Amino acid sequence: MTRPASVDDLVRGVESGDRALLARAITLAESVRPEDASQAEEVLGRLLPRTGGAIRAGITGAPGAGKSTLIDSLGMHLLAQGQKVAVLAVDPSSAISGGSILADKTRMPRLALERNAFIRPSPGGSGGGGVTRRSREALLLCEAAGYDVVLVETVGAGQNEIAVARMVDCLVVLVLAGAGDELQGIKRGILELADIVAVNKADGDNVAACARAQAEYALALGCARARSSSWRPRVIRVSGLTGAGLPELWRLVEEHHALSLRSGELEEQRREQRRHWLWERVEESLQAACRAHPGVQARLTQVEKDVLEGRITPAQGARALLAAFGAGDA
Ligand SMILES: Nc1nc2c(ncn2[C@@H]2O[C@H](COP(=O)(O)OP(=O)(O)OP(=O)(O)O)[C@@H](O)[C@H]2O)c(=O)[nH]1
Ligand SMILES: [Mg+2]
Repeated sequence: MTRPASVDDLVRGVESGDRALLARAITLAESVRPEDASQAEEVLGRLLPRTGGAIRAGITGAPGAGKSTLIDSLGMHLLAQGQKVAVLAVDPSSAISGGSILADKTRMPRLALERNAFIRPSPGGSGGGGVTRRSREALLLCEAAGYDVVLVETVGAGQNEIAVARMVDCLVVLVLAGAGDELQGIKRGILELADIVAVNKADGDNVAACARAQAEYALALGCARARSSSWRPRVIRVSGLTGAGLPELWRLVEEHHALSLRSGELEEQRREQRRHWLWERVEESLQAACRAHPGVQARLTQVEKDVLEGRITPAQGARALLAAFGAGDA
């Protein structure tokens, strides 16, 4: 293990765009050890003035929709334009399988070799609905390190899109043609969050099917309620594999960014995201303090047991624990 880096080392390292120190700053931010928390907060606090400058885009979609492949190609396109690209790949399955962190990294084989790219695979798992507890910190650290674009890859699974939508400026949802139930159920909910829908894998024999899917999605989005006064969600056909449509996809992302910047919606959205983040942290800290409280601990096992076995309601259990914590109104 390398020598622990000081707060000064990390701040200076991130400021100078040192990828190894950026990675260590993110590791510190992701740490669950209470003794790391204040250091992590200090690092980010000092770097805060340097944040906010990137285009933050979420790339989400079902498992296998082609997110990593697309990010690899799109990232290369952005690098060719002289942009620095950071990728946060949040992989909720890796908490279980343990093995897919590497798999995700290797699925961006070209980008992984580039000096002006930074790829951070993060295990998903607890909290935040699959998007890691500290993805936002990681995103801000990447901005402070001078990345012009931060792409957040996350597997579409309901809560995940909501969590990722709360940290990015623009949500790109990848869909596939011919899945049959494209416009049903949960997907409709996801569409409500999408700024751009990209029908992916539009290559080879699949192009015609993708064109039909594009028309269907355009129709569905046209019927949806407008969320923004400056932007109507758009549908585009792309292929991460061949790169077809990716320059157009990025132009849409930039157009969305420019319009929401001009209308003030970008700042408003980021403000709301920070408000949400604040309260999420309050909840997280309160819960941790509550669990650690000796009075709560003394009653925890029994109260949990009573709730689990149906002797008291969860509300009654919560009231009992909060009373022990000194925060109840009982
Ligand atoms: N034909 C075609 N195949 C693609 C395309 N993009 C990805 N694939 C294939 O689809 C499979 C999944 O690609 P990934 O990029 O790993 O998909 P992903 O959405 O990142 O997958 P998870 O991270 O596991 O959810 C791989 O076998 C790719 O080769 C594409 O544009 N066209
Ligand atoms: Mg992937």
